[in-house]
Amino acid sequence: MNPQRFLSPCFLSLMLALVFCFATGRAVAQPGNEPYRAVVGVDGVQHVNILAGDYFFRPKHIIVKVNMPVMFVVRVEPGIIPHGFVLRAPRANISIDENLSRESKIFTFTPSAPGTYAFYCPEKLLFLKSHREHGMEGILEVVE
Ligand SMILES: [Cu+2]
Repeated sequence: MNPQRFLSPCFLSLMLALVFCFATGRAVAQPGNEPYRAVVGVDGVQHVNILAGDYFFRPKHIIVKVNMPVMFVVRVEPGIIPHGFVLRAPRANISIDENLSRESKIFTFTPSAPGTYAFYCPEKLLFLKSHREHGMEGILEVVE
């Protein structure tokens, strides 16, 4: 039997399975893109847990109330690619620019102005696309 005739349908179905998994993974990942409204704890702080990885932040759309303390706890998925977290919104009195590490990083701030502010990973390797261009960005929406 010609191995080519046996291998190619196998190879094709494997490729199809991979494409299918990729497509379904994408579809399943979509609900994570829904806006996340921060929960106010008994301490009066708006707590938000953020997961970072190659190349995403989850949740990627966060809604918080203005003039109320916010605490971001940013955790990174295990991996070898370094990531960072930048959120610069001088108008709202927010300035964060830190590397992320294995341990969770905690960022606290009190947004002083409503608006929509971008956060992102600033990492970029040589001539490759930046992590932000790969989709590693999100939105902080500060509301009244
Ligand atoms: Cu990154």
